[in-house]
Amino acid sequence: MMTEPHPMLRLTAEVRAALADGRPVVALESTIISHGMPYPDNVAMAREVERIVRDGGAVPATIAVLGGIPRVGLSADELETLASDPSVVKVSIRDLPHVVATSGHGATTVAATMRLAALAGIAVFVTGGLGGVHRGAESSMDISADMTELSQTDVAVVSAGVKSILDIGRTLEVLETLGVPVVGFGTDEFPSFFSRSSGFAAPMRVDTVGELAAMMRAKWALGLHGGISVANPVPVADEVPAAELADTIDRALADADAHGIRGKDITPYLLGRIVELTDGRSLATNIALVRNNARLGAALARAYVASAPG
Ligand code: PSU
Ligand code: MN
Repeated sequence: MMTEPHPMLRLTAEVRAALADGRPVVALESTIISHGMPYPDNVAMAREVERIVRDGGAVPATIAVLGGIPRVGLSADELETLASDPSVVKVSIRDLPHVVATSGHGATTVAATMRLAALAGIAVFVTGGLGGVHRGAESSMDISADMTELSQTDVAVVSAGVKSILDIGRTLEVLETLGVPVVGFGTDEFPSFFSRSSGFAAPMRVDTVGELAAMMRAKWALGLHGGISVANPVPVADEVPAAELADTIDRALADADAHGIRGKDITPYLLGRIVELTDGRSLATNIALVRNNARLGAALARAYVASAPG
């Protein structure tokens, strides 16, 4: 049964029709475009990911706030604006009311994209990496709102895991506390974004999109609100082994500290610094893993639609 999308959202005709017909739709986030990669690789990535979702038999819905309006599905020109306009702010859950009230442009994080996707009636969302518990959070208390959003909003989020700019062990602990299933797709080990390994086991594993769709149905039918984190490791050919990046990540963290970078600026700063320090190698891996996630997300959206009861 379809519910009407929320009146404050603007959906493209294509996304609206797909949702109304019960066809597969995949939500895509926009912080990764505006604050996660340099221009023009970011807009090329955004277009390519939409194409991969289409080739996979689903309708892509990139989500952002433009002129204060939460948008679900964007034109090529709008993707260009997000990729290149310096007035686009990073919008997590706490920032949504301000960007809407001030008619601003906002690129939505995993948390804000999840919420808008759920309001639109989209159940599958593809991103690159999740936010989580920052290193040193025991004193800074810096824990991404992606965690709390995963605890309450009914969307399956496909990512390549959590970068080791974060405290991966504590991130997994918080997700357990919040009741969020973290499932390795075809892997026993939780992946760490650039790398297939992290030193931490995936709390559970499935090997097919049918099983993932069944988990979504089971969770929500049981009244267990919240997301499912699908951890999809970067393909072997594209990975940068964790050991090779450890020094780079330590250096980026030290640089952030030296520049006094904190709060919402820390993740974009670290991502940019890692691209610089690796001469773009991390960017190539980042793009490869997003492509891989888009393929899985499209297949999952189809499996989810196919598993609808009755
Ligand atoms: N990790 C990445 N790329 C990203 C982000 C995280 O590898 O682009 C972005 C996502 O939008 C994520 C956000 O939701 O950073 C987390 O930011 P914060 O820690 O401020 O919640
Ligand atoms: Mn933070």
